[in-house]
Amino acid sequence: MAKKRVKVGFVGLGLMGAPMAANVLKAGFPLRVWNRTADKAEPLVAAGAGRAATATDVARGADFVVVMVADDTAIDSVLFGENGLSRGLKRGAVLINCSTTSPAISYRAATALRSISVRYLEAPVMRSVQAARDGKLQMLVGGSREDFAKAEPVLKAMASDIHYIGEIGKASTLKLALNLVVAAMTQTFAEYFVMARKTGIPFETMMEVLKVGPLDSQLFRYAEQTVVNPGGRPSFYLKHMLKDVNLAMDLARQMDVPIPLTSEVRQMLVAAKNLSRGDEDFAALIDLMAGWAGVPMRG
Ligand code: NA7
Repeated sequence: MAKKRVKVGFVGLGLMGAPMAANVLKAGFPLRVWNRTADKAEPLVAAGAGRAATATDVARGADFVVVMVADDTAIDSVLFGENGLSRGLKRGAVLINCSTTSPAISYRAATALRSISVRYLEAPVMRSVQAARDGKLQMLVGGSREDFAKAEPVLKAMASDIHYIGEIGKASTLKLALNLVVAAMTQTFAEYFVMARKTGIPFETMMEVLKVGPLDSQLFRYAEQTVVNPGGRPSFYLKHMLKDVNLAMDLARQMDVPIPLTSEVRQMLVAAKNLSRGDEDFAALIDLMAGWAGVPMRG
């Protein structure tokens, strides 16, 4: 693929979208960007991206448009709202939705876009902001194999581990299921932490035991960092974790699948959000549990 001839658009320059778009630009694709809050586009424009006035404007002439927005409502709005992408996308363009959204919105978007001869891929990502900066995201792709093959050079600018999962809906479902594991593991880490803390076991000891034993994981090391270095910039907002758990629970209800542990973890996420912690990292669950247990986070 001669990258200079392949035009890419990017919509949604939040915590994840901005570094992903920067990597598309670095990979040599001519890029145009749009974000609802316009000033978030500044660093990308300074780095050489074109500024679009609207999402429709991003879509005009683009071969691929990557979207990385918050949720189903945001996807609906940037695709089909006034000044939305669907008004500007050309025939044969591929829309790549990297947001974590429901399989239902993927079916709806794919069907509506097909009627204007535009292709749709869902491509939600795992890992967080640092991996997005490094172009080392893990990506789950749903859609036709042919569209996947076409989009692969663009996807490779953002992700180092790309899995083709199957037809539309499957990648979104798998991503939501993975986030259930992330949410539950974070909650179990918090419970381990408060039990050990209440007993007066030093944090270093509890981490050493956890890391040397069979339970070591990148996720627990991430949780460790949030205890050791509190107050850092969020990598994944707690409000988005709650959004994913809610989507997974809706899906589980539709599929008649019991996910009892997830409904327990949801209670904690709801409580945290109502305590105005939605814009913190999801690891705020640990701090919340410490408060409930009457133990200090540090010391
Ligand atoms: P952020 O940092 O919360 O960014 C969300 C982005 O979505 C940001 O660009 C928002 O624009 C945009 N957004 C949200 N709602 C809308 C609507 N209604 N219309 C247009 N644009 C909107 O999230 P992350 O980057 O961490 O995560 C993105 C996705 O990946 C999400 O699904 C996660 O679960 C995983 P804003 O800047 O607020 O104007």
